[in-house]
Amino acid sequence: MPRTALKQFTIEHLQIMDQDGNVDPALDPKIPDQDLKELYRTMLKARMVDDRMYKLQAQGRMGTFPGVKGQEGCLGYGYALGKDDSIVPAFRETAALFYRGAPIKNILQYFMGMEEANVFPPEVKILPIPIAIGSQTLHGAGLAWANQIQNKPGVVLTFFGDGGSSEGDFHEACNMAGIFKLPVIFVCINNGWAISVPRTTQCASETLAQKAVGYGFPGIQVDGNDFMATYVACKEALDRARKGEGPTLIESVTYRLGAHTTADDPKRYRSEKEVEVWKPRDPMIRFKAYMEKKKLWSEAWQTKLEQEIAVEIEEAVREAEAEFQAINPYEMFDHVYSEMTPDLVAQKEHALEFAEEVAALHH
Ligand SMILES: Cc1ncc(C[n+]2csc(CCOP(=O)(O)OP(=O)(O)O)c2C)c(N)n1
Repeated sequence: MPRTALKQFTIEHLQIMDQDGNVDPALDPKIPDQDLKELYRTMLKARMVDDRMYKLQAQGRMGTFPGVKGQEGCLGYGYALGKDDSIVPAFRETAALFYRGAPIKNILQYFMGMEEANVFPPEVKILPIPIAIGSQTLHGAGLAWANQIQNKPGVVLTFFGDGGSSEGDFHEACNMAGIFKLPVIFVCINNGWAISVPRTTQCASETLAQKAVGYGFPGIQVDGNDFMATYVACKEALDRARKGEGPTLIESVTYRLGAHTTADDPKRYRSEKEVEVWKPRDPMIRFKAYMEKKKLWSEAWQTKLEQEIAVEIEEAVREAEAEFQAINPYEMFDHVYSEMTPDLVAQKEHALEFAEEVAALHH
């Protein structure tokens, strides 16, 4: 009996724009100039919001949050989606969320600690940002299943990290999605690190994209710092999902340029040399080089954008902080379950008593 090869597979890597902003003419998605300008503006906005949040955090006006810098290439996923499609996010994809219309205010307030800001306006179709790693992949598959059962047109895109791909939730979600050919796109933002755990010790397979093969659907790896590659890969996955051909896994290779969160010091576990390699691959630098070549970028335009966005951000900060003053922190006990358990009632009472004691000490 000869041994036979039952199955062979290949995993593609897609890059359309190189590090210097040159585009492969055969793969060029020919994005209209007006859209390019809007996309550039959105990427800049994501970076500027990130920067502003760091400053607010240093001043004690913002809680701990995960920085976005270097990962704005995920913008292409937001651009590819249609109005019926939904995003079930992780916590580091503001560029895609802003493109879909997420208000800056929601992002600010969520990381200030206002849980209610995690409910986005219904028309933008973005589910709450989770903190439990990988959980959202199940929510994404579940929502796609609901759409399928109800014959609704929307495709669901769910983001998660390389760390998230080690969670059981991700594998369960892929399994169900493969069986039922769910209209869901799994986008793994592989930024090299899960806090201090590098990709190399996260998983032994050569690519994360190939995980899809085990669940019976296609996987592709893209240069996650090339917004054109993320857009094109997503468009192809959307077409498959809309035709009833089921899910796709996209591994989006990028790099977390900053710390995991404002509470983390990456110098304790990764070398400066590694970061230096990634700095010139920054999606923002590449996009700018491309825009310059197309004569769509000028110093004056950049200054105008920065001024406009700064005004937008300051307005959002003002509104976010004004509403934050009005919140009642003890409400956090009220919404854990639909009805409060006796334990929660006791905890809330205890917290209120403690606050009174502290207030008395200060009088
Ligand atoms: C279920 C669960 N386990 C552990 C954590 C603690 N935690 C927060 S972020 C993180 C790493 C996530 O890495 P990755 O999925 O690669 O996303 P990244 O933060 O790099 O964007 C961990 C382990 C958590 N939030 N949830």
